[in-house]
Order: sequence, then structure tokens, then C-alpha cells
Amino acid sequence: MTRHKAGFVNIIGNPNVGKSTLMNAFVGEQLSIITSKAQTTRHRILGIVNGDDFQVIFSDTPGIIKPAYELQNAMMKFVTSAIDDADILIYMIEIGEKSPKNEEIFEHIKQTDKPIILLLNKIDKSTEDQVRKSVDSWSKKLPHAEIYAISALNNFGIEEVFKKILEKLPISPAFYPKDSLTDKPERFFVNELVREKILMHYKKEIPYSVEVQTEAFEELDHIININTTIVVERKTQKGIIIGHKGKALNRIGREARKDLEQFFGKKIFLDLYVKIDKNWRSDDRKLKGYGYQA
Ligand code: GDP
Ligand code: K
Ligand code: MG
Repeated sequence: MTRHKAGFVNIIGNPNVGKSTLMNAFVGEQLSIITSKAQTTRHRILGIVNGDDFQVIFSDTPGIIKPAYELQNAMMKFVTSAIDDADILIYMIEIGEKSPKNEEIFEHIKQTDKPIILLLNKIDKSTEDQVRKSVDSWSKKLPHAEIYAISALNNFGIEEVFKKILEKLPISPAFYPKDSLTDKPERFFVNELVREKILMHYKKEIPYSVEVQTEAFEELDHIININTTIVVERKTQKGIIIGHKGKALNRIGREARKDLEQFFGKKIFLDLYVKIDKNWRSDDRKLKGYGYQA
């Protein structure tokens, strides 16, 4: 009989390298929202893969940056906590990327004695020469890491990485019930899907000034009734979010509802409301209230 294995596999790296795409690929669900914009992921999100004799708990994290305001400070705390409590660390880079965006955090990674799997992602849009150069230079930067070149988007090389993870996973009982997929409540995924639409449809600072909070999630036999508030920092932003005759907000609602129906497998009634909370992203106390605490 094989002994049960379980542990935390935390995925970190610069913005937009494909961390969320990778976690979704492992889990087989769209747990983490994905856009081409940096700072799409703001929280630490768990994605759990269960087998008869294993439980792999992946953590998706915000991209590593140099924080410019309190919200980003809180996001970087999620990253450092993910380095500290990992059983296995996945450091992901995009092939061609030359240097870490935050030296201090990279030093922290170099000093850890945890097993590190270095994933060079987006092999689908790289030449063999670029892959070789990337392997060369990153194996010098992180000498004790095991390196794989993959394409998270195309599921290429993922299986081999998963085998390596199982090999390195500690012997342990499961940490979560064996039928769980994540640690986050349903409301969290509503917030994230609405925020994804905002990231897709608004320009410049708007997506970065927005927080989304779901106040009510009421599941009935045939429908889920949801009340969600979009929080902005200033009055002008509220006007932009709502748009002329409410058109822009209606579009967010329509598209989010469609995705939510897919995600929850039920008909959704989504009521969206826009509220101003002055400078919420620079206020430590407000940030805690919105769940930004490592
Ligand atoms: P994160 O910021 O590190 O979480 O990156 P995301 O998972 O949000 O992905 C950022 C962008 O890179 C998205 O547009 C993804 O579709 C794209 N992407 C992710 N993995 C790959 C890959 O293997 N190949 C290519 N070509 N694009 C990818
Ligand atoms: K992204
Ligand atoms: Mg992400």
C-alpha cells in the first residue's frame, strides 16, 4: 500500500507569466480569472487536486511587483506568505524574461531550502534557441531548481510537472475534505467574475481602482439570486462604470451573468450596484475589511 501524500504547491512569478492559467490547467476549472493585464490576480487562491492517495493544494498568487500603494503591499504579503508556507515552490517565468521584478522577493526565493520547480512558460511562442538561452540563464540564477519548459495555455508539459510534484510531495493526511476544490466561498468567485469583466472593458486606472463585494448569494431550487456591489474610489469613476444610460454597467452584468450560469450550473439573477468608498485601496483598515490580509 502506498502512503497518502499531501502538501502545498505555491505558484509565484512576475505578472502575466501564466500562473493563473497553470493553476486552472492543473485543477481543470476556471478558478482563477485570467486576462492579459497585470494584477488580474489580487488574492491567494487555492485550487485542490484530489486523488485516492494524494491531495495537491495549489496556490495561485498575485504577480510579483514593487508595491506602490497599500493594496499592492497587501498583495505582496500574499506572495511572501506563499514562499514561506510552501512544501514545493513553483517559480514561473515567461521564456525570454531576463530578470525578476522585485529583487528583494527573489532573494527570499533564492534563500529558501524548499524544493523549487522552475517553469519556463509559453514555449508555444518561443524558438528552440530562446528556450535554450532561458534554461541557461535561469539555471544560473536558481541553481537548485528543477527546470521544465511548458505551455500552460496548451497543457503542454503539464503532466510531467504533475508527476514531479507527486514525487516530491510529503507523506501526510489530507488538509481539506477530499471532495473540495478550493477554500474560497461562492461569493468570492462572483466577485472575481465581475472584476474580470471590468478588467476586460474599462481602460487605464479603472480596473485597479475597483473592488467587488457580494452581499447576498441566495440559492433556490432553480435560480441563484445575487446582490453584488462594485466599489470605486471616486465619483468620476462611478460615472464611467455606469456609462451613458447605464449601458456600460448593463454589459458587465450581462456578461458576468452568463459566466456565472456556466460556473454554478444554474440560472442566475444578478443585481449590480455601484458605490464610492473614498481611497479604499490606500487604507489599511478598509483593505482588511475587503479581505486583503495574508
Ligand atoms: P498571471 O498574471 O501570471 O496569472 O498570467 P495569466 O494566467 O493571467 O496569463 C496572462 C496571459 O498570458 C493571458 O493572456 C494568458 O492567456 C497568456 N498565457 C498563459 N499561458 C500561456 C502559454 O502557455 N502560451 C501563451 N501563448 N500564452 C499564455
Ligand atoms: K494576468
Ligand atoms: Mg494571475
